[in-house]
Amino acid sequence: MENQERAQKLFSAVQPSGAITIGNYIGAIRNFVKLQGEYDCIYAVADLHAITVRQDPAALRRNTLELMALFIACGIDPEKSVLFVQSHVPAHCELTWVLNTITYPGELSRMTQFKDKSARHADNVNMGLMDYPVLMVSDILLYQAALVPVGEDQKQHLELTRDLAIRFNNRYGATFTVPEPYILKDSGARVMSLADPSRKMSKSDENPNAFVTMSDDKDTIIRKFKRAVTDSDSVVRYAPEEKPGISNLLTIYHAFTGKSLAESERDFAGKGYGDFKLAVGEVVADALAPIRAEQARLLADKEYLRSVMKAGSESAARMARRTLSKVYRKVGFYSGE
Ligand code: AQP
Repeated sequence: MENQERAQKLFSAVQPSGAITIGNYIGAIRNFVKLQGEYDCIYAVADLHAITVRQDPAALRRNTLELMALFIACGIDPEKSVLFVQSHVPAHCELTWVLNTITYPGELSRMTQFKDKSARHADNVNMGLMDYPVLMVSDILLYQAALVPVGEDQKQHLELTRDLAIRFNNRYGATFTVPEPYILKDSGARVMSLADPSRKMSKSDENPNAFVTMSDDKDTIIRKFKRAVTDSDSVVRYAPEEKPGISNLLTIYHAFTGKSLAESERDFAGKGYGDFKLAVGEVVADALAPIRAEQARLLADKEYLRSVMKAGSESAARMARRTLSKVYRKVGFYSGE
């Protein structure tokens, strides 16, 4: 127990904003599993973040439960890690309000994700979308996380987290741990769209052929890889600038087989793109089959999933409350106790 308390805290989350893709799995979830032995891990289903983009309420509810089951099916052990649904812990919104008062609009309007999502959802550029990074800062600072495993795309938000933690600490005295990003150097850190390899694979892409989800069946997976956009050459070679489509498929193959990129290239020397795409599809489908089966088994046991969510939110709320009480005291809120 004492050792556990001394272990560094690590926080990360995934939004239930659609069916989870192999990009989310390679870039985030499978690393969450590996990090469990080394750190005190806290993982959330980020539903508060998800509504910054319009969600169908029934789909959001379903995606939340499915993501919870997927986390466990992939190997996140609720006995080892704290696993919870973000909206079950009100402190996330409460800390966001306080941090909003030390954040400047210019810091948020220049965020790349805000600019990208505003362009993609021009009919719904809402305050939540702009404030998304401050909510993310709160997620991290509430748990005094020292490390945050994120993809390259989230690096800018991590910078803001550090800036706000330092700003608050300077103004009110030492309160927050200033976290470090934990970006995995593996080439699998960024999986690209199958329809447009210049863009990252995203679960909210309107084109379902752009991504492979963790719940796609074998036929669907193979069909999607068959359609993947490549080039007019015929050599399977890793060259991200010149051959982004083929390089992305090699990255995926490497991530699921554990073979190096050079070895992966050798596997397909002298073979055409058709054979290569089929092999990638098969490797992915075979790796996902047991996860999909376990997720389905868990989804049939709602009682168990509810008990995991309840225990997780209670642990998270306890930790979060400790930080929030400190923050409230520091900013001068009169204690109601
Ligand atoms: N294509 C990707 N390759 C590698 N990692 C990725 N991640 C997302 N896409 C890729 C990582 O997955 C984690 C969870 O992401 P998120 O759900 O919080 O939000 P996101 O990054 O915005 O993911 P999506 O799939 O693109 O969702 P939508 O379409 O809803 O915006 C993060 O650690 C992220 O780096």
